[in-house]
Amino acid sequence: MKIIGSVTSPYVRKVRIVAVEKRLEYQFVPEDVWSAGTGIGAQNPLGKVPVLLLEDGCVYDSRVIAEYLDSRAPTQRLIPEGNRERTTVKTLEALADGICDAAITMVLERRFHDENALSPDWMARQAEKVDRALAVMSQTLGKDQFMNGRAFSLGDIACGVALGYLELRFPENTWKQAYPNLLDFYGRMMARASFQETAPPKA
Ligand SMILES: N[C@@H](CCC(=O)N[C@@H](CS)C(=O)NCC(=O)O)C(=O)O
Repeated sequence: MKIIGSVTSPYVRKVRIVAVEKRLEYQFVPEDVWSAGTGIGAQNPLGKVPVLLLEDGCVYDSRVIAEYLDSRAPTQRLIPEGNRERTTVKTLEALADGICDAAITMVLERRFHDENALSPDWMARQAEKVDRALAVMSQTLGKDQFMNGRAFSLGDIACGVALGYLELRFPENTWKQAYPNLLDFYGRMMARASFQETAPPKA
């Protein structure tokens, strides 16, 4: 099984962490989706990574891949089976992915526009999403060890990855000062081998 992606993509990192936590072997295939010669469109018509390459075809996007990997091995369920708890964890994943979506939108806005052509309203709208989502993430965690109470789940992986992405691309964001419980949580996530193995190169 192969995971196609880049080392800086938070969605790619999320599914790689899931694979490591589930003790599933995979081969990482680097792909720069922004390069002129990328062939990613043949594996994912949406032109995005991650893509999971299986013997019988391609799987995308990261939420589908994470769910597939979790159900592939019975050890340590990262998505609880009970309907309500499962939905809570998937909502946490949506929250964390949403932070990444907004953050990446800001990164791309800067990459594809000159400084004077940036839309302040559009940037502010994305920044507000990140701010609100961080507040909810901190509130959800409270004094618990994990996002969904006592058990480690996909919600922790997604939230840890989103915080890592902010650290990488928006080091000026003050979440570490504003939310000490998230900082502690992030430290716990970064202590895991799965997070260490997939850490993006320092910018
Ligand atoms: N919802 C998708 C988002 C994937 C995504 O946006 N990946 C970025 C890399 S961080 C990408 O490939 N972007 C290329 C593009 O938008 O053309 C997922 O969860 O897999």
